[in-house]
Formats: sequence, C-alpha cells, structure tokens
Amino acid sequence: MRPDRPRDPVAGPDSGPEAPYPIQLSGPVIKGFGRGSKELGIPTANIPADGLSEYPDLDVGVYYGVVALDPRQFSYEGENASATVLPAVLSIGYNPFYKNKMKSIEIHIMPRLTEPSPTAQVDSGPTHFHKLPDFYGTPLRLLILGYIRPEYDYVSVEALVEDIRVDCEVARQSLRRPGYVCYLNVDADADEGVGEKVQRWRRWLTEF
Ligand code: ADP
Ligand code: RBF
Ligand code: MG
Repeated sequence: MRPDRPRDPVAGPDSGPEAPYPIQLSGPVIKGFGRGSKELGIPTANIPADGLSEYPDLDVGVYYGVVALDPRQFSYEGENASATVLPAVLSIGYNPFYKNKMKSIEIHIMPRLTEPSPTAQVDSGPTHFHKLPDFYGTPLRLLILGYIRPEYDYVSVEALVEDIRVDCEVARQSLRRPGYVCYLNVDADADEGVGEKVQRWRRWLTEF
C-alpha cells in the first residue's frame, strides 16, 4: 500500500542521469490489458518486455524518460521530417492493483514541456490525461532517465489515478532540469554545448 506521506516534486539527481541510466528500450507498440484508457483514463503504450533481459537488476516501479515514435508511421501534430522526442512516465512491473501475472512496460506520453500540463491540478475537477491518435504497431524508442517510486497496491482506482497524476508532474519537473532537458531537445543545431554521450543517446533515440 502507498505510504501516507507527501510526494517529492522531483526524482533523481539534479545534475542528470546517473548509472544505470539512461536505459534504452525499444519495440513496436503492442496491445496491452485494454484498461488504461477505458478504466483509468490514462492511455499507456505497451512495448514487449523482452528488452528488459538486458537489465536483469532493474527494479519494477515507476520511471520517467523520453520517447520517440517512428516518424514514417506517426507524425506528431503534423510534423513529419524527423522524430519528435516527448516526455514520458512509465511503469515496469506487475500492476499490483490488478495483480498481473506478466511483467509489462507501459508508457504514458505527455505533451511537450513548453505546452501546458493537463495533469497540473488547476481546479478540483476530474483529471484528464494527454491523448494522441492511436499508434499501435509503430516502432517506439525509449530512454529511461530516472526512477520515481515502487509500484503499489491502492485502496481505490481513484487513489491509483491520483498517484499517476502526481507521477506525471514529478516526471515533468524532473525533466525540466538542464541535465535532463538536453535529452528532449534534439535539433541538430542544439548539439553545440552538449556532451558527446548525450549526443549519441539523442541520435539513437531518433534514428529509425
Ligand atoms: P492497451 O491496453 O492496448 O495498451 P490503452 O488503453 O493503454 O490500451 O491505450 C494505449 C494506446 O493509446 C497506445 O497504444 C496508443 O496507440 C494510444 N495513445 C493515445 N495517447 C497516448 C498517450 N498519451 N500515451 C500513450 N499511448 C497513447
Ligand atoms: N499500477 C499499479 O498497480 N500500481 C502502481 O503503482 C502503478 N503505477 C503506475 C504509474 C504510471 C506512471 C503508469 C503509467 C501506470 C501505473 N500503473 C500502476 C499501471 C496501471 O495500473 C496500468 O497502466 C493500467 O492498469 C493499464 O494496464
Ligand atoms: Mg496500455
């Protein structure tokens, strides 16, 4: 069960990802359990979990990172020349609230950091999560940049959804820091002033 204490606004070191991050995972977007959008109102793009065999020590839990979708199959808001890199929050594990038997990787893609966040609570109404047109089958690349928390069981669906809403905000605030935002800004001319390693990760992310 989730400990009853306030959540930290950011996760991971301020200076940028530290070992074992970034962790790279990729694969086509597959069908999940069919309840992300329907039951929780939170669409999560599932990718095959076999990539995790490269990281046998990786804990199950909630993480933040950046994703890109193959621009030949999915153009973000009409952009199609190169892949758009977007902030993401994800869960790796067994969804203890639903007691899954199989480990899954479920990624919720958020709007750009320059766009308003639908999950920043501005009033007390129901939370709306970011929704894109469906992109099943599209190759996806993910860099995990930090760990947020373990997976918990919850007393209600509402409590699970509220924690995921906070995860989105923690991920966004975490990714705004200079040591992380460089993974989101992938324009070729932004390479100046960015370390070799970050440049290499960014290239991997957007080369389909
Ligand atoms: P499933 O159980 O098949 O994964 P979901 O209800 O979790 O179904 O919905 C996931 C699908 O919704 C994704 O595969 C993708 O096609 C689409 N989708 C729409 N918006 C988003 C988003 N913001 N993040 C992730 N997937 C999204
Ligand atoms: N499921 C859980 O049972 N416990 C969790 O703590 C949990 N945290 C999540 C955090 C994020 C950011 C996301 C995207 C999903 C999380 N889930 C969690 C998974 C959620 O139950 C799942 O996406 C839906 O049930 C659809 O399969
Ligand atoms: Mg899903």
